[in-house]
Amino acid sequence: MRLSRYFLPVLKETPAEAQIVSHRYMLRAGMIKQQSAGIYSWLPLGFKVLRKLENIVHEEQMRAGHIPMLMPTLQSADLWRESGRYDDYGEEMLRITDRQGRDMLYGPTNEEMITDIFRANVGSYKDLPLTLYHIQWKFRDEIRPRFGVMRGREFYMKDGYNFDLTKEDALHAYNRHLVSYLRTYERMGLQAIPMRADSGPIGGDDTHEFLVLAETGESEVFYDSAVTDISLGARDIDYDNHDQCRAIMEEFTALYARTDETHDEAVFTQIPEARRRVARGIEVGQIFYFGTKYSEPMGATVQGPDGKPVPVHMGSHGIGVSRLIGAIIEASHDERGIIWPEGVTPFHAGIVNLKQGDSAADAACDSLYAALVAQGLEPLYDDRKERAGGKFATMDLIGLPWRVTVGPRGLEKGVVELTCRRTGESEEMSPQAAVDRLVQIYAPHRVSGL
Ligand code: P5A
Repeated sequence: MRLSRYFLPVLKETPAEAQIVSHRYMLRAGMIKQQSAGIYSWLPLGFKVLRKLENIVHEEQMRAGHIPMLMPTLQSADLWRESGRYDDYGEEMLRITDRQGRDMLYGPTNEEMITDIFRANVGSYKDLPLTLYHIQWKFRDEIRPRFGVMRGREFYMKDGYNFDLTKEDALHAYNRHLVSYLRTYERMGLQAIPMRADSGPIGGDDTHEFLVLAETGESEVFYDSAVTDISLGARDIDYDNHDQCRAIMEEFTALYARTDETHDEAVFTQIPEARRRVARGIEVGQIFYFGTKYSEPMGATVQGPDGKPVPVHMGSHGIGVSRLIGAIIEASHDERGIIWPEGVTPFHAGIVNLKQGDSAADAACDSLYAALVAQGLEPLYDDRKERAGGKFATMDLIGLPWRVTVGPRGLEKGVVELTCRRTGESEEMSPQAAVDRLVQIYAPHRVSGL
């Protein structure tokens, strides 16, 4: 993409309404525009990052054997009356009446709808296990929408639902989700720690939230600092292997890590003092096992091996896709702007032409651009007639992890400069060497794009 043809409405001033750094940078980098409280338009740069996250989520869900689909945003109130949640959900639910006077709602989650789809189409235990998921907009009429996309009213969520014959199988689904979520967050360059939490209006006994540690997080968390030393890394995972998934779940949840709702001071104080941490975190996902809470009242049964109908065991599992963008920025920025991890960056590299209009510099930028595109990479070429300082400031603000600077002086020596946004280190090399280096850097971050 050439910047002169793109739509990147960068703001020079810091917007007064933004209290936290991720919100400030998302507005300043022209990623989002607020349309009303907690409701945002996703401008091209923000939309691009949202799509990147979505693709990673899809890849990791499908790798775990979960099946993508799409349900609508608007739902009929009748389904929610069946589960008993229509009245329970309270003021967070946006209720709508259509022209026929029918009660509708903008879905805050989809347990009822997926249970309805299941009961209409699945009749035998032989069709289990089954996990369906979608990535769709949700609406929760939060009392205090704030911090930009972090606590929105309209927000983008991946929600998945497992249907199993037995509790044991449903607990495997729970563990499988936990592992797939760990992989997902790590690919996004994030450490998200599973913490024992409260199940709130979704219900059930077993639940973990995934928290990214950040001072601006809305949740207070208590943990053993040793949990921050564990990572999944490049392990080979067999998602059908119950023992392996359980072992990983146990490894990641054995140490003390809880949100304030489930915090137990007596247990906490048994951790050696030097490892006790009280901090804040951003909840970027939550998994639930709730057994037959929805299947029983809604009649979602299958014929068991003995021919008798049995209600299925269920769980639901959510990732806050739009919130994750805020969490990534909170975890990865400096005083000049965002620093995208390679896995989620909207463009792979910026090209800065120091002397637009100089025929050698223009030609070198054009051929660098073409060479990167030919390798399947997406450069953002700043081809505006602006001072170098302004171009660098824009690149730093929007946070592309790598920048290639091209100018007449370097070209006389046959070199361009490759700069790392995170370390600020620059290296001179031939344009071809810069292309090769970027290809190598991004090799582990290719997304199939589905
Ligand atoms: C699990 C999937 C559920 O709704 N039902 C389907 C279950 N869980 S949850 O924890 O309530 O939400 C899942 C994730 O969505 C994000 N999230 C939000 N993001 C932005 N703004 C909001 N107002 C908001 N509310 C929830 C969180 O990341 C949460 O973990």
